[in-house]
Amino acid sequence: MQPSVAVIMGSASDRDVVAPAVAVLDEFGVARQWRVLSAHRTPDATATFVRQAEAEGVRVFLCAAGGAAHLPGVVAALTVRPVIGLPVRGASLGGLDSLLSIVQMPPGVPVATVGVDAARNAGLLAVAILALGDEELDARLRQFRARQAERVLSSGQDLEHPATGGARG
Ligand code: RP5
Repeated sequence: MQPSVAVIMGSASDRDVVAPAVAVLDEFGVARQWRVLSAHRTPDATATFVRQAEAEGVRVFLCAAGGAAHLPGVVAALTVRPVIGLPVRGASLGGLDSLLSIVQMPPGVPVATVGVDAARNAGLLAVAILALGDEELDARLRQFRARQAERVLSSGQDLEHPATGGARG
């Protein structure tokens, strides 16, 4: 199946952080591909890939990078498709460097930035974008939210019972 989402990470060292985004896409049955491509280390290959992917029908780019995290912005400069930026927590600055590198784009070239290491949310945002034009996916996303709401509500049910460590006094 032709991929709808291209997941790109700046280094193979980002893989474990990115994996939950890919898992979400798989859970929702969204066709995807994932690649290691670097804005700095492989600029030509990055540009070639993005242009080809857009031409082949990729609808959303999900780009993860850490440190001087320019990958999402560079990809956004190369395509008019929506780009989701996933800041990866680096070794030295706790991910704030990655977050600010990705979120503070110049006017005219937006990147939808999620939280540091928030790969699941990045995947869910990609699903929400695709659901705009896909009724089945829209229904699956609504079911997901309903199940999530049930879990949250039931997780607080024992709070009123002192025997289980709930409300006191
Ligand atoms: C970024 O630099 C990558 O996205 C990664 O998060 C970080 C470190 O890369 P490696 O030195 O581990 O390849 O480009």
